[in-house]
Amino acid sequence: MEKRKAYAKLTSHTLAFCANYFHGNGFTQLMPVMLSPITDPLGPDPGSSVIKTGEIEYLGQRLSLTQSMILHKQIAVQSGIDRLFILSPNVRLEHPKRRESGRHLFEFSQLDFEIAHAKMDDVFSLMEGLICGVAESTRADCAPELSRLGRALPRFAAPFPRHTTAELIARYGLDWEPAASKEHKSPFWAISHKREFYDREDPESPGTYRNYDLIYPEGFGEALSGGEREWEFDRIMSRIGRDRLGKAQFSPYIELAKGGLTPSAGGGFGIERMVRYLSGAPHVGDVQLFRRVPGEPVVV
Ligand code: ASN
Repeated sequence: MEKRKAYAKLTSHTLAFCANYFHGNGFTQLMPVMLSPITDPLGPDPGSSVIKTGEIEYLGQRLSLTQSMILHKQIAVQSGIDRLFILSPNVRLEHPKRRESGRHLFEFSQLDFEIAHAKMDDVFSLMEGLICGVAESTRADCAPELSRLGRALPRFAAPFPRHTTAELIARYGLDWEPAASKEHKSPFWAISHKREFYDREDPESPGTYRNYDLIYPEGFGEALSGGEREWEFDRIMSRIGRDRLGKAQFSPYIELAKGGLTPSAGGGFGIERMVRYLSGAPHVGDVQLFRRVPGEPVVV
């Protein structure tokens, strides 16, 4: 079997498993949008190296290429769709240096989900069920592919360890992720990061955030990022101000948020990164049939 056929089968299996899992847990699947006047600003986040947002001009309107569906997810929740997920193509024009991380792509697909009135713990148990389930089902259904790729997928169990980012920095230094990921035998949660305006700052403890990353073990690094969301208008506006983002850039979102948004929590995880972890691929680009690695020319 050719390696690329093994990666394609693993990708297909992962997509089917994830979609079934979310359907089975009462989620409504929405269609993605790829062009919009508003998109995720992706910052401030020490993890982001996006050099510019992709844009096109169409009939006099400037439209951004989707960097994530976060703002649309919140708008969908606000419109009464309580549990939703979207398989969403994202374009993030990362710095070419990011090729060396092994886990960055400038075009990838994210499974983005959002749950009305949910808290961090709801997302933790949902995701732990998904990760344990997809690993087990990949071992059972894709044994020839795993063996072709020389991958022995280790076993682990929920609940996953939880650490605050401050604890991780104290133990591994500012660039904690590679070392912490290598040292762990199980996926784990990294909690509380100062990042995009839409992630909720704990009102009882300013400077701590009700957000999280899920990190794969064995050095595979970040799997998911997400959080509880800011939903009160004043807080949203002060966070947009804090990040010095142009208000005009988010005007339809701000307009909708005037009466307050529906509180929610959610997250998004890259399908290619999940397949890379399951298959043990050296680089996330290896799992793509049409490779999209920052700093590499696009062949087809
Ligand atoms: N999808 C992520 C979330 O729900 C955001 C992101 O991809 N930057 O928080």
